[in-house]
Amino acid sequence: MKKNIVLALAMLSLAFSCKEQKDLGPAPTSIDKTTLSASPEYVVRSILYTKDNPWTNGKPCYKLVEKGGTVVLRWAIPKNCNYERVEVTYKINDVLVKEDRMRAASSFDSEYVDLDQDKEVKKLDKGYTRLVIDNLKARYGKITFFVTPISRSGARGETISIVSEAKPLGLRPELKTDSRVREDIDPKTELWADSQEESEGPLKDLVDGTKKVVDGKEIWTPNTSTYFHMNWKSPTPFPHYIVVKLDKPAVGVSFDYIGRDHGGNLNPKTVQVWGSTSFNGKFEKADGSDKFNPADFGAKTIGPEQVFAAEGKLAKGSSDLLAMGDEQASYIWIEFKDCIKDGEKFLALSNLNVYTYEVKWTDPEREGLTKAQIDQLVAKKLLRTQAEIDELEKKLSGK
Ligand SMILES: [Ca+2]
Repeated sequence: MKKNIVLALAMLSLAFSCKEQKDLGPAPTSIDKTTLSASPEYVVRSILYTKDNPWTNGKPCYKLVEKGGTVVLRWAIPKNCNYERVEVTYKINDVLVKEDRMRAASSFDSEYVDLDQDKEVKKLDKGYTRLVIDNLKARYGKITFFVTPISRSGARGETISIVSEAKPLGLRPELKTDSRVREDIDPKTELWADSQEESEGPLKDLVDGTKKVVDGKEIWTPNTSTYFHMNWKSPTPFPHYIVVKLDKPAVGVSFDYIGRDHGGNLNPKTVQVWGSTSFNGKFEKADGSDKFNPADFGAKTIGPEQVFAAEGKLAKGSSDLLAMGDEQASYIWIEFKDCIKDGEKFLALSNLNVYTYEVKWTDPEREGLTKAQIDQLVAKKLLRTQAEIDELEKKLSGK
């Protein structure tokens, strides 16, 4: 009797759930499990300039590299797809992080980044949905991702799953603010400007101060009686660029300047710093472009825009300490977007210093872990060994 009641209740609840299902309209189209794949996300990086990998034809080279901490799920959008979205759920069961997570994807074709003739391009992944799952760590190990289509009215379709794991995150730089070194800039081989006035203000006068070392400490005395002047006879509009080659690749940089000993107010206002691994000394426009753009030459912005307000003779400005991501720059591009004097097309500066900073590389995968936890995870091959970190650090520091 009791058994019968239980059975009756079970049937009743089944009937209810069937009824609820029916109220939610037709079941969402199923996703074909054989089309579901998982891989790391790929990002475009410019290749470091090396002897083995010379920069050819004045253009940098790019490659696709795996991005740590990510898994990209990809599946074919079914024929006659009627679902509104796809829900992906997964569980993180780590020594520090234990949580259920959910991501949603649409039912539209996705885009992805690829290389086409060494250029970064967006391509359409026709007929496929891609979902980037980030905020992962390699030490989370294997993760099962459950993929469920959901209809507009909330009906849940057939759940399929795939197991994958994230690649380790790259080492993260921490700048040592007390390690500032002023770059000794050789104006003949390490300094360029896109706009040079022919009749006055040669570029070399930007870095013609004198250096003295007292008690092991460098004292730089700028020569403010000489100056660099951008082209004023036949000027082109801002932005204008000064490029400096660093003595060795760096992650952290800053700069300071002194304006000209002149009341013309030809002082910088808005400045964006860029970094690149290579530069051919020419401010060429990319094929088909009407404007010079550092990004076309593999340069990336370093830090936010710097805005200066100093006016008048010998105006001074210092940038913040600016840091690239986990990449290094060999060339620093100082992009001057405008001038304190409204409507002007050029600047004049009596001195420019560029500084670089040492970094300490840390492994974000190890963050917050005790020594015992680290040892345990290393033994399980879920964390890098110290030797692997040392090896990476050597590479990143260009040693
Ligand atoms: Ca000078």
